[in-house]
Amino acid sequence: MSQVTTRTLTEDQLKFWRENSYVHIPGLFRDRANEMSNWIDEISNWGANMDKWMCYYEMANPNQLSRVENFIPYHDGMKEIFTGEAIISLISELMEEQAVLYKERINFKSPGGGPHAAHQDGVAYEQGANASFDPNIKPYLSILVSIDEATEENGCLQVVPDWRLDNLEILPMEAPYPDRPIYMKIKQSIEDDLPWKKLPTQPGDALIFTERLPHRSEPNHSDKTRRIIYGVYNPLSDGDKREKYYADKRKNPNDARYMVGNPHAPSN
Ligand SMILES: O=C(O)CCC(=O)C(=O)O
Repeated sequence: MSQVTTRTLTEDQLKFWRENSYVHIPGLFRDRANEMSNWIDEISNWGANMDKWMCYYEMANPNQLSRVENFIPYHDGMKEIFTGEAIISLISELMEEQAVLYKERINFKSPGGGPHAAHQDGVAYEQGANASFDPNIKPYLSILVSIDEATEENGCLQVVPDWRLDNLEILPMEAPYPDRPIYMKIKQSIEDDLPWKKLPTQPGDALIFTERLPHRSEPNHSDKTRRIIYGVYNPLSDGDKREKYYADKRKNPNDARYMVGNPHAPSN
């Protein structure tokens, strides 16, 4: 296992991480937020092409872009940021071993754009069939980079506080839409009892969280689009799984594991 020596977080941030499974790093990308915003404008004009980058649209509005995935291979600037030394060393520090980019997405939440139902990302990755996460498996980590201000009004991320790193619980799921049985979320009765915490972010802020942390977001009730980029990283000791992930997803885009918590439909 590779050793990671870079230390960029304070003791307080690391303590918070252990006790909550997320850490907010305000302004981490403040100097690059404008540039990334322009890049997102470029990417959103590429048009749908499921063989390369992958576009998804709002379930309630098939013309409204909801998400673009797998854009790193086609955009040098984004590649430099999301696979560059700064982000990899930060994620590796929290993972306690060398991390590698697994996948990435831009979530566009346009005015009226739908919620992301309550879920734990890890259910969709490796361990969906289990009743609890395997303590021997290192959780994948996501970094959220806020490009626009994310607010209570436009549907910022919400998490369950005090979810310790060693909390292995997988919360019971249900399929809320009888006509779309592959869309899964945390059971409503369980969700309603959880103490959700809203995490507003400013352009350039980063939030890192583990695949085990329950999270959700509400619809965008504002009149502006709210854009967030997510990079998801896995331990390199598990291998570089990116190519296989996207190949599988292209082959079977409607597999239930791609629909956990998602409000979007595949482009074609
Ligand atoms: O961007 C959001 O509002 C939440 C996204 C989310 O939960 C996800 O993509 O898994």
